[in-house]
Amino acid sequence: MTTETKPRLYDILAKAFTQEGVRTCFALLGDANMNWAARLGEQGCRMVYVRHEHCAVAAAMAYARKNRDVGVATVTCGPGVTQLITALPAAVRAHLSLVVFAGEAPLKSGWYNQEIDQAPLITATGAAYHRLHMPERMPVAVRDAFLQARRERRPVVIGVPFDLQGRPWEGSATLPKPSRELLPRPSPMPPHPDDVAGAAKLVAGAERVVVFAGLGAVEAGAGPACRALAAKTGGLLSTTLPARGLFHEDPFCIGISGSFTPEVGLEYLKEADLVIAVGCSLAYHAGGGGQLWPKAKMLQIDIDPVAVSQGQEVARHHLRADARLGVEALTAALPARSRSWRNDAMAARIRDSKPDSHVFDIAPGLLDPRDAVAALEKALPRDWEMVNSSGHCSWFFAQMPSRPQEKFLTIREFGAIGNGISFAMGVAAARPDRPVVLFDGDGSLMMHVQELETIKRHGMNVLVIVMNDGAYGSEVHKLRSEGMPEDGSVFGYCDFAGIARGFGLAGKTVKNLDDLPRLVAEFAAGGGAAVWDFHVSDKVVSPTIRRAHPQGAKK
Ligand SMILES: Cc1ncc(C[n+]2csc(CCOP(=O)(O)OP(=O)(O)O)c2C)c(N)n1
Ligand SMILES: [Mg+2]
Repeated sequence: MTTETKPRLYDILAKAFTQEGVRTCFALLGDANMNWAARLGEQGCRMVYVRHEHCAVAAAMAYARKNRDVGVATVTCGPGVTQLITALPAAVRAHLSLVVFAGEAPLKSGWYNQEIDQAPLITATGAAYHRLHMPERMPVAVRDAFLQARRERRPVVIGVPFDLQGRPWEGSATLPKPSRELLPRPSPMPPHPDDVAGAAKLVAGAERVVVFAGLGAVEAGAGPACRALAAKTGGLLSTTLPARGLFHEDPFCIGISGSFTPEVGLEYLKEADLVIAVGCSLAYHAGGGGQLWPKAKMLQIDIDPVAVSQGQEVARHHLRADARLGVEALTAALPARSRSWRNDAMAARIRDSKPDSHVFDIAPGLLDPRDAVAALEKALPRDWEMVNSSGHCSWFFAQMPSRPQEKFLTIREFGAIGNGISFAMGVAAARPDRPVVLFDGDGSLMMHVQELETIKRHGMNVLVIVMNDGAYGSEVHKLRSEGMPEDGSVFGYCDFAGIARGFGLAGKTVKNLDDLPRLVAEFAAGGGAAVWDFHVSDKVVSPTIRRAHPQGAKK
């Protein structure tokens, strides 16, 4: 074989990704990744070409969460890599497995304008960085990156100098076994009988139990077991924000416990004397820093139980086990009880109460965001995928009790706005067979509004619902409560319907909520993508902000 006919390293690197089972890659090209990306596409991988590198990684995050697999993205060296510094910490904190193929500046040059020391930038985010500078080892190094991403559940960025990528491949045609085949496959961890006996004693002595589930419970398939435990204890059910909807069909589910707790949940949590946290890391916001259940002891059921989390002492009682096996064993060990906290009146209250009943003055022509969410909850089909973004409005969108967990994605551990549109693209790529509805704020959508073009170009079936209060709601409510000037937080109602049309999407300003059933039916029939702009009042303050800023709530 002459040098010209030999495969290049970028061919082999692309093959190594294909060998890893990569079928979707979110990409933005430059000199240092375009040959590799072109080859990966040729090998049958669907390439989603986005308009900002941040969005490539953010979309890969949602794809990874949705498919419980490794999300893959690619960026060029230097300025391509520096764009990732907000998405990567978000992926690290959400424990998402990603592999990012990044170019690196050529090694042969003494100077290159896009050169920057990429490793410390990436490792500062909590992601791993692998320099691939040894051609012979590259296929194995790609396999190892996937192994690490899967095992540690975090992003791994691999940097390959682009002059090396262009070299002829001198190595073997056989690629290493993919990471998936090498990973240990341990069976779910059963609990120790002594731990079960201790936990059963604690639970038997409690009067008002809340079974509180996180994503660990979702992943372990522990939903039905948690419901059975709550039923046997006569207690209630609740979830973290990302696990919301796990108990959507249970009449004794009081919704999210944390910053997004509905009114009725706040009331019952105050009375709880035992919270059984199942498969959740007890992050600060879960349980409102412990303030939501002041009387409760905490029993944690988890494969990796903790006493202190994010600066707080969280649980004194622990049962180490797989979420499902631990809950099942505990339920089996409990004696039947005759007394119960739950009753029919309670179920009726949970069903009939509004998430928030505070009354606000709303100017004519503007909507109450809570009414908009209630109308959307009614009008949107049950099998559509939902994505909640960030900002003040995400409190309202989280209150859609009929939506099951597997159809409602929330990733917000880093607290960044601007990710919603990328998450919607990631879900659309993972679930191309059904519409995806994004709930976003005007400020957040504006931050990466260019991706409307990606959605259009790739023919994604995405409906963007903008809760447009003409402001950075989170900021304006806090500034108002402190009597500070609102400059920088109020922008006015920009015309998202017009912006959508500019990108070739359908656009509507929704003024009358009674139109929703018709609009939804039209969207379902027509497919494609659209932006619906809901002009809402900036006077409606979420309960979380009212609690944190009680002065502002009175104004
Ligand atoms: C990347 C980033 N920049 C700034 C912030 C601070 N911030 C938090 S919420 C918010 C406003 C979001 O506005 P919008 O999307 O309109 O939602 P709203 O709060 O108005 O409902 C801002 C600027 C942030 N969280 N992340
Ligand atoms: Mg806003």
